[in-house]
Amino acid sequence: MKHPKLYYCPGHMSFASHVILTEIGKPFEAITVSVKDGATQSPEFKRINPKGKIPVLDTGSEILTESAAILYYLALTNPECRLVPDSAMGVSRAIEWTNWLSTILAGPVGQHVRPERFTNEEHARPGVKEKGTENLLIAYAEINDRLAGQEWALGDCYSIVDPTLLIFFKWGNQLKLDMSQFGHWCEHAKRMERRPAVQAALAAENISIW
Ligand SMILES: N[C@@H](CCC(=O)N[C@@H](CS)C(=O)NCC(=O)O)C(=O)O
Repeated sequence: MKHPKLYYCPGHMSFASHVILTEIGKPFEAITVSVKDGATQSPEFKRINPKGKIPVLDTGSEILTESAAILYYLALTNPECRLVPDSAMGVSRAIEWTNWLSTILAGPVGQHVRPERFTNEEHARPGVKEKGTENLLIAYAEINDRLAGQEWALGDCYSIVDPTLLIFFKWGNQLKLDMSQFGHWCEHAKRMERRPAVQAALAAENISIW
């Protein structure tokens, strides 16, 4: 059987899939596609994912795109790793999180990082960026509230949601938001950093969350 291939870029959304593949502990191949250098928009990569986005998982028989789809696929094909809960409510809560996080990426994060993708008018870009930051802080405060009194995003059960939260936490620091105001999330990030698979993925991507 062919090993799965993860197309990823260090410090990007693909980090969550990288952590989960590492948690699972089976062989996989990690292929870097640089967002900064525009490799995600290259014709070669667009033959793999016409959307021009990472992560992409080549399962050996199919190409999967979208972080959440990849994460659920990895969890469901490796049930012994218990990376999503068994109960209907547990799964639904996981979907609630991953869906919400993906809208935050497509909305406020995008507006802050790439305002030019939201307006054709150059003079409007600073306003888009500013609104993106404002919305990002609102969303981050909600995430922090949700983590109050919880070890993991889904309570006692570590899941595919947790590494997704960690990459959003890293972006907060990278975008110079004051992440210390989000105390519950800081504790979550520190708990995450103690997991060997997280340490291994951070080392493999040569990134820090701080
Ligand atoms: N909806 C996708 C979005 C993924 C996404 O936005 N990836 C960004 C990096 S964080 C990307 O590949 N950007 C490349 C580009 O826009 O050229 C998902 O959740 O996987």
